[in-house]
Amino acid sequence: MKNREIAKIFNEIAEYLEMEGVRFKPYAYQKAAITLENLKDSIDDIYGQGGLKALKAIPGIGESIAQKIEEYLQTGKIEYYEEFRRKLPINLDELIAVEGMGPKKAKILYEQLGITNLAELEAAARAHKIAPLKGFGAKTEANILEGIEFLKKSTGRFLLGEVWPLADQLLAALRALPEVDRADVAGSFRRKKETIGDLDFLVVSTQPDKVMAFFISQPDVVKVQAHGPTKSSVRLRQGLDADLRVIPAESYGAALQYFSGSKEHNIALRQIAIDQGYKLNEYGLFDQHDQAIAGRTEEEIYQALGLAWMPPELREDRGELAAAREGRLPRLIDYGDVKGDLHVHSNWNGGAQPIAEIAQAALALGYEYVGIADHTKFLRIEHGLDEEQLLARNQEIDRLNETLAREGKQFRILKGCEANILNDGGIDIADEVLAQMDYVIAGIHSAFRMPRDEMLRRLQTAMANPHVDIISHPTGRILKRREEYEVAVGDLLRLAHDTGTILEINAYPERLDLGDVNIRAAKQAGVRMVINTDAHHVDQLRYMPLGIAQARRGWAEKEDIINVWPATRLLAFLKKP
Ligand code: DGT
Ligand code: CA
Ligand code: CA
Repeated sequence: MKNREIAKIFNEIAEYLEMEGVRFKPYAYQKAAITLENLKDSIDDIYGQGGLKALKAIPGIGESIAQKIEEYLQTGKIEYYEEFRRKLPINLDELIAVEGMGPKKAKILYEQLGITNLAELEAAARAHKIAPLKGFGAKTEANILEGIEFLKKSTGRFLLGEVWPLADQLLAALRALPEVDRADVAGSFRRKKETIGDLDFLVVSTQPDKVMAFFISQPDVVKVQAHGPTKSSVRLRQGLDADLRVIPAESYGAALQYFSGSKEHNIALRQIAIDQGYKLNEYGLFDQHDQAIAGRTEEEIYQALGLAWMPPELREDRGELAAAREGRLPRLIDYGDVKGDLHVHSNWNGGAQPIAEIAQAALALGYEYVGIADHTKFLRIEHGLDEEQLLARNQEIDRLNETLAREGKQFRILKGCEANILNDGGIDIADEVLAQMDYVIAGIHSAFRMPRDEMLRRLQTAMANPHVDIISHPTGRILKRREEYEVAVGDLLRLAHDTGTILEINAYPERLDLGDVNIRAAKQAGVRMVINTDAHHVDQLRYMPLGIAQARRGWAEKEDIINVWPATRLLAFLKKP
C-alpha cells in the first residue's frame, strides 16, 4: 500500500510549509494525508484504473496534489518534497516527535547549530548549547531533554490504532486459508492495550508448513527472523514484529490464555492453579499425575480453577481474578453499544467535512445521533468559530434535522462545540451563545505546562461554568509524545463529580485520553464519561472502537458512559444552567 507512504510525505511537506510560514497550503497537504490514510482502496489501483482523473475525483485531493501522487506512483519520488529536503537535510520526523519541538524550532536549530537528528539534538541540549539561542532559554532546553527521555521510553511500541487494521488484515488472511482451522491474535492486541509491542498470532492447523510459508511471504513482511515448524517470527514493513505459533487443537485454549497475558495476570493465575494442586502452562491445566484437566478452551481452564471467564481487556492483574472468583466481574460496555459520537468537527469556516456528510456517515454506523463539536475562536489555526458563526451553523443543523425528520429518519444532529479553556479557566465563547447549544465541550488546547495548582484552578473554573457539560481529552496526553499535564487525576475527578461534569474518553489514536487506569478511577469516583472520536474527517468516525476498548480496560459499564444512552436521556442528564 503506497497510501501510507504518500501520506507520510504529505505530512512532512505540510511541516516544511509551516516552517516557512506559508498559510493554508499546509492544511491542504494534511487533509490529503488524512484522506489517503483512510482510503479503503490502494491508491495504486485507483490510479491504475482511472489515471490522474480518478485521483482528482477523490474528495480532498485537488489538481496539484493529484499530480504529486501521480509523480510518486510513476517515479517513486516527489520533486517538490525532495527540494525541501535538499534545502533542509534534517530528520524532521524524528526531531518534531520530541515534545516542545516544532518545525520552526527544528529549522532554527539546524541553521544555528547544524542539528539534523535526535542524537545531535540530545547532545546539544546536554551541552547546554540550546539555552543561549534567541527564543529558546533554559526552560525550553530542559523541556527538550524531558521530551527526549519520554520518547525513549516509548520507542519500539506502536499505537493500537495503527496496529488494529494491520492485525485484522493478517488475521483475515490466515483465517481464509483452507489449512487453518482456527486463528486468533493473542497478546496485548487481544487485550487492546493502548500501545502494542508485537503481534502474537495463534493457529490450529494440520499443515503447519503451508501456514508458515504463507505467513512469511505476506506482502507486508520485510524480514524473516525465524522460520520453524511451530513458530515463525517476522518484521513487518510498519516496523513491528509478528509471531505465529501453530498449536495442537487440544491445547488451543491454554495457548490462547497464556499468550493473551498479561504476564502479570498469568503469574497470578498460575499461583491460583498451584494453590489448588494443579500445574498450568501454555499446554494445559494438569493435575499431580500430569493428567490434563483442561486445555481445549479458555472457558474450561478458568472454570476448572473456580473462576468465570473474563474478557481479555480485564486481564492485567488489577483485581479481575478476585472478581471472577466472587462472581462480581463488571458487565462491560460492548463494542456495539454506542449510540452516537458527540465530538465531530465539521467544515465550518474551512474544516474538512460537511455536516450533512457527517450525518450520513453516522447513520451508516447505526447511530441514533451525532454531535457536531466544532472548535471555537481561540483556535484560529483549527478554523475556530466565533459566536456569530456558531449560531449560523446551528441554523444549518436545524434545517438538516428538519430534512432528516421529513425523510422519516430516527436520527438527530446535536448542536455542540469544543470551546477552549483559557489560561484563567474562562471559556472563549459568550455564555448566551453557549446557552443555545445542546451541549458544550470544553478543552485545553494551549498552555499545557502550567504548574499543578494553577492547572487545577483553571479546570475548576471551567467545570464550575454551568454551560460546560464535558471536558475533552481531560489529561492532555499524546501517546509516545506528550505526558499528562500537571494535574492530580484525583483532584480532577473530585471536581468533575462535584460539578456534575462529564469526562471524555477521546478515541483518537494518539490520545486515548482518559486512559484505562483513569477510566477505572473515574467510574469509582462516580464520574460519568462519554466516548468520542474527535473526528476531523468522516472516515475517522471509525476510531470509536479504540475508545470503547479503553473503556472496557477501565471496567466501564453501560451506566458509566452517557453515549450508550438514547439522546433524550443523555440530554436530560446534562447540566441545567
Ligand atoms: P507487548 O507485545 O509488549 O505489547 O505485550 P504482550 O502482552 O503481547 O507481551 P509479549 O508479546 O511479550 O508476550 C505475549 C504473552 O505471552 C504475554 O502477554 C503473556 C505471555 N508471556 C510472555 N512472557 C511471559 C512470562 O515470562 N511469564 C508468563 N507467565 N507469561 C508470559
Ligand atoms: Ca505481543
Ligand atoms: Ca510476542
